[in-house]
Amino acid sequence: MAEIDARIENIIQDVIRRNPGESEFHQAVTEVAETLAPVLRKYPHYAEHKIIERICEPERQIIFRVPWQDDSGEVHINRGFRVGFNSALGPYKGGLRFHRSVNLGIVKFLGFEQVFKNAITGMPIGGAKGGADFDPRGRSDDEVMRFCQSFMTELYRHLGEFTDVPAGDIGVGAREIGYLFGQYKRITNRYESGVLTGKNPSWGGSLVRKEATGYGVVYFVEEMLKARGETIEGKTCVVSGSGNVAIYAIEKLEALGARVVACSDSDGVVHDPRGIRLDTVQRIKEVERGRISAYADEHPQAAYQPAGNIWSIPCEVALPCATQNELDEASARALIANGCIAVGEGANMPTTPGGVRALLEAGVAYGPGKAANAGGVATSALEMQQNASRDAWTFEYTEQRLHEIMKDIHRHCHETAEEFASPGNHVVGSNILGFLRVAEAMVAFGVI
Ligand code: NDP
Ligand code: 2IT
Repeated sequence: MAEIDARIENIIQDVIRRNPGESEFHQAVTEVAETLAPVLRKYPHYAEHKIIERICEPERQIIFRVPWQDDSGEVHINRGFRVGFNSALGPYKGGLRFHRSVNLGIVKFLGFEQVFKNAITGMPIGGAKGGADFDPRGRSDDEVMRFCQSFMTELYRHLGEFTDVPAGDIGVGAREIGYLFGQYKRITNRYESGVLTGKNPSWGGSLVRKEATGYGVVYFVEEMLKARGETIEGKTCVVSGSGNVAIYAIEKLEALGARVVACSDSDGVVHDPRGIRLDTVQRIKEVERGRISAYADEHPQAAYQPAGNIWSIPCEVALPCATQNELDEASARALIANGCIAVGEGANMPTTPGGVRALLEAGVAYGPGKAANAGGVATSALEMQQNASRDAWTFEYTEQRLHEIMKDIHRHCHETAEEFASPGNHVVGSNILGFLRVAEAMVAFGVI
């Protein structure tokens, strides 16, 4: 018993020592490894094969220079990344993030999470992540296009529908995917639809992919509430962020009869007690690419708080849909004190370890990102299926598939948590479920 715990502690310390300064990566590995002792007890051969040690080491890491010129002709140099973390279950799959904070440690934490998330979906996809420290804020369409073209001019040689299939993440949406696909097509002389997902449906994208992460997190929360005899209808909700995931989470919450009273961006929080007007948020953020502060200018009943803490606003359901470590222990305690009963993570690792502990101890239904936000990548896998068969499904059919996948994810996480003596704990359920699926394939493939 103590031997297995010591082994896991050693693995964590080794990761910290061999990846200095990558605090988000350390955090992601620690959070998973800490839950795996019961697995090694039940299946000792995973220890013999050093599966945890191997899973913590990315299969490959690519770092490259991305030079580009702005509209005035000035040259800029950014750093591009692609980490192919694990391909035991399928081609590398995961998003690209364009944000000034991107560095290797961030990409590795995201890639590591993606390995487990993608396994949990049950789809044939490995785990990866990439991006660049490019800041799209304030850049013209032409500048974004030149950046994407330069980025793809290096990355294309590492991609392919059977090798590595990127998609969007923070700062990468349909516009960027279009420019990236155009450059890939031009360089390779191939219309290889399946090389990127999140494409516009008019040229090979899947309907529902745009909505999938946000809708999926709400479906997951619905299942968590159902297990407690509750529904989403009539609940007061708070959703952080106002990007792709947040917008479609708000849309689905409202469709199911909830009231969303607050959302945010990296500058501040808007609180509208009558219910957030999604059409206004979409116009400001998706069309005008503006700031959420503009919402309060249009709706006088709403309050805008620069640098405000969205988690201090009372709610029953909270969905962090912006970025990592945005919900700390103090915020978790504020949510609990205000009567919050469920937290579903649309973002990747938005809750700090102290925050997670507080939520679990208080008995809040907590859906970790690996499970709760898996609807986006699952629908990417549905996009790959449509591309491979040169087919295009209807919105209704694709959404039904997404809904079933999210219900299955919830059920399997729930069952796995029970099997490993942590009933109701979706952290344990999702980590172990993802691990077992990847581990079985890795053992089958031998030492590679
Ligand atoms: P977007 O770029 O569309 O939106 C991101 C939102 O989060 C914006 O409102 C942005 O504010 C805010 N935000 C970003 N960085 C920070 C920061 N450092 N501090 C505060 N706020 C910040 O990205 P997505 O909606 O696609 O992604 C949101 C989260 O969901 C990320 O964690 C991503 O990894 C995760 N995710 C995304 C999936 C997808 O399919 N897109 C799938 C699964 C998870 P501002 O406008 O000011 O920049
Ligand atoms: O974090 C994620 O799951 C994503 N950004 C989506 C990845 C994908 O390949 O659709």
